[in-house]
Amino acid sequence: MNTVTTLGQFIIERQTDFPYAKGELSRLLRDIGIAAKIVNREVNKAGLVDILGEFGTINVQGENVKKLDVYANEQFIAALSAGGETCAVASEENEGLVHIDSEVSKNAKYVVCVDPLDGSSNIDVNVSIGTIFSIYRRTSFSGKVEEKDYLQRGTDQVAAGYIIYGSSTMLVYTTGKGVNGFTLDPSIGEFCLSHPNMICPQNGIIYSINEGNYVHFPDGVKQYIKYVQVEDSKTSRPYSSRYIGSLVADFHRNLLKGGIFIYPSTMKSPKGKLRILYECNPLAFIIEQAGGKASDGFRRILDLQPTSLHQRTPLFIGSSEMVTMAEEFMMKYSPVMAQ
Ligand code: AHM
Ligand code: MG
Repeated sequence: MNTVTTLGQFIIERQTDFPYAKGELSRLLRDIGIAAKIVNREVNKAGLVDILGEFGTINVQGENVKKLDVYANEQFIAALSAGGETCAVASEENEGLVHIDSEVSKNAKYVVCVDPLDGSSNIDVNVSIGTIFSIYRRTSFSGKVEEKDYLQRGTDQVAAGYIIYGSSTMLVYTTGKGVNGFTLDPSIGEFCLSHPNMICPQNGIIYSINEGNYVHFPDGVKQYIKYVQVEDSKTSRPYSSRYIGSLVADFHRNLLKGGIFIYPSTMKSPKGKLRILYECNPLAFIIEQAGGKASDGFRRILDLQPTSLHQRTPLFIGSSEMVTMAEEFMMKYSPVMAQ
C-alpha cells in the first residue's frame, strides 16, 4: 500500500535536520500551510463570489489592488500572528512592516517576507497565481523589529517557498536541505508529498520573458533572445517561448521541465520589476537548492545586499547552464550594466 506523507508529518520528521531546533520553524511552516489552504479555498471560488475586481486602492508599488490580494494578505498575516513564531511581516501589500505585538509573538525569533498573491493580473481570467514566502532570523535581540532586520542577504534565508494555485495546488519549500513539493489533496484537505527532492534540469528548451518589452531590453537580452531563436539541432534550438505572466507559475514549470525565466531591466523599469525580498530571494534559494541558478544578469541574486523593503532587481533564473549562457550575453553586449 502506498503511504502518504502529509506536509505536517514531513516538517516534523525534518526537524532533526536542525539539531538545536526547538520546533519554532516547524510551527511557522505549519502556519504558512494553514494560510495557504484558506487562500486556496477563496482562490478556487473566486469566480463564484463577488470577490474579484479592483479593490479601489493602489498598493505601494503604484498598482491596482484586487480584492483577493487583500484577502490573501490578511490571511497570511492572521495565520502568522496566531502561530506566534513571527514578530513581523514584510508584505508586498504593505508599505511598512506589519508588527505582531502579541505577548507570544513579540519575542519570536523569525521575520517573514511574503508576496501574498503574485500574478494578480491573472486572477480575473482563471490563470495560475501564487504566494511566495521567505523566512529570516531577526537580527536584533530586543525591542521592535526594524527594517534593518529585513535587509539581509538571500544567503541568510532560513526557509523559503511558494504556493501555486493552479490546475492543482502545490506548496514547494526549502530549508536549505533540498526542495520538496506537496500537492493539496482537496478530499482530505492536506498537502501530501508528491515531488520529493526536486531537481531542476541543467538545461532546457523553454525561455520565458515578456517579449512585448523587446525594444526596451538591454542589448545582452536582445542578443540572447536572437540566440535562442536560431535553428540548431545540436542544442535543440529554437527554444519554445512560454510566458504566463505569473512568476510562480512560470518558475514552477521551468523548475520541473528546465528553462529560463528573465525579467530584465527595461527602459521603463531600469531596476527590473520584481522585488528582491519576497519574489527573487525565495525563488533564488529554491532554484539553487534544486541545482539551478539565479542572477541579476551579472551577480548571484542571493549575494545582493538589499537596502530597502520593496527594492527591485532584474532576474535571470532557472536551469544553471541557461542562466550562465544569458549572463555571458549580458557581459558581452551590456557590459556597462555590470557596474
Ligand atoms: P505582481 O506582484 O503585481 O503580481 O507582479 C509580479 C508579476 C509576476 O508574477 C510576473 O512575472 C510579472 O509581474 C509579469 O509582469 P509583466 O506583465 O510586466 O510581464
Ligand atoms: Mg508579486
